[in-house]
Amino acid sequence: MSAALLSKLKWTPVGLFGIAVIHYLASIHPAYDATTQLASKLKPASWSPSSTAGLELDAWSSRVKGSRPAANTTVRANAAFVMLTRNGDLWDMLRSIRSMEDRFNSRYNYPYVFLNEVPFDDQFIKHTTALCSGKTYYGLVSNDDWKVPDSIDRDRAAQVRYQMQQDGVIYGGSESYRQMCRFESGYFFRQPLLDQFDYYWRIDPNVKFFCDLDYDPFMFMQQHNKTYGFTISLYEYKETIKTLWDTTKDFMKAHPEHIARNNMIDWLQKDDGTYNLCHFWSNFEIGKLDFFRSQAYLDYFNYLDQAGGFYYERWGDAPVHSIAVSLMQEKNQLHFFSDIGYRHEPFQHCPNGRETDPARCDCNPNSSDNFEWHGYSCTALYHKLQGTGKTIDNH
Ligand SMILES: Nc1nc2c(ncn2[C@@H]2O[C@H](COP(=O)(O)OP(=O)(O)OP(=O)(O)O)[C@@H](O)[C@H]2O)c(=O)[nH]1
Ligand SMILES: [Mg+2]
Repeated sequence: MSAALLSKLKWTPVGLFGIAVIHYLASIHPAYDATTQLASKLKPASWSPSSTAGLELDAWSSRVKGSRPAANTTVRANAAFVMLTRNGDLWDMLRSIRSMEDRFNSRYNYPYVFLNEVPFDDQFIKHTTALCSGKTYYGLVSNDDWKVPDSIDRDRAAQVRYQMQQDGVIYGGSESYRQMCRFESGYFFRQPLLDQFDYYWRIDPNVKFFCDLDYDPFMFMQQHNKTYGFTISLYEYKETIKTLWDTTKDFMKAHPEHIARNNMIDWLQKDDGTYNLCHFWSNFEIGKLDFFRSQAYLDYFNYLDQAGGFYYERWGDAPVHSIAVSLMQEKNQLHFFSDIGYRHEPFQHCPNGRETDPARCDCNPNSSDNFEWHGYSCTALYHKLQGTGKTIDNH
């Protein structure tokens, strides 16, 4: 029925009867009452960054989630999903959450932490709370953690943005993208709402998880003493990180105490000592928060921040995280989640059936969309250095 026809019918006796029937049917559904009363439950928005920087909708959560099947009773890690996002990303976020819930979290009910530099609006809170099976927390990032630091020369930064835009560098002209990258590099793990957690799993808007997960990746991280897990690795755009590696080498000289003995520097460095541009794609990452809170990581972030490359170039959080864990952790503390099928446009990883029952995935492992064995992936080199025995021919 077209919208115009519907609006004509609406106030006829037939239309009124139809609306009454729809309301009656909805009112006998258990979720109806909770939904109609939601607005009044969304009131106490205490958006002060100095408080716990967020609000919980416990009452609402327990009512809508009450009808869901009980979670299994196995032990949980102290962990949460983390999503830095904007109100305008709501529908793309819901797509990611739906996928995560269907494939994993509806059985585990891990909580979600949403972060934003402006308050989340009621619509965002309502829809995300309804879809997440775990508790939801909404944090307001303080201006101190988000703003461009005073030490940055604004004119120089603006000139760089202009030039990168002219050169067609992706997000090269964007200041907010740089703020996001700096925040993800140095501040997400310091948000008060994350203090209570040991592990995080980052989720971006509009991503897809292809496979049912029959185990808990957070518990895997904990039980195997892993610091950082990934699914896709690739080469960074050179124009965005021109001096990142040289700055990192200076840091290594200044802080040799932070460099792990059995690290993965060979995954980063070419024979001539330059950066090979390899990094883990950080829109998916499962990480140990204590590593990012450590003095070693904070020293590294501060060193980079003082060099100004988040603004004078366009350093991404992906190479920053990747370099940090590859240099400052033992190589067996990294983990390739080969059994987690995942897509963030325009690349994906689809398990090939050896890691997981193919019936549990809705991706084609032989599709050319699969990035892992492309020339632009760094995962083959990762396997070689980790000694996993996997190669481009036998994976
Ligand atoms: N609150 C907030 N979140 C942002 C902002 N910019 C980006 N994000 C979030 O940061 C994450 C990364 O941003 P994306 O735009 O997905 O960056 P990307 O993954 O490099 O690029 P595409 O996904 O290809 O656009 C996403 O979760 C975004 O929702 C911002 O200005 N404010
Ligand atoms: Mg993204």
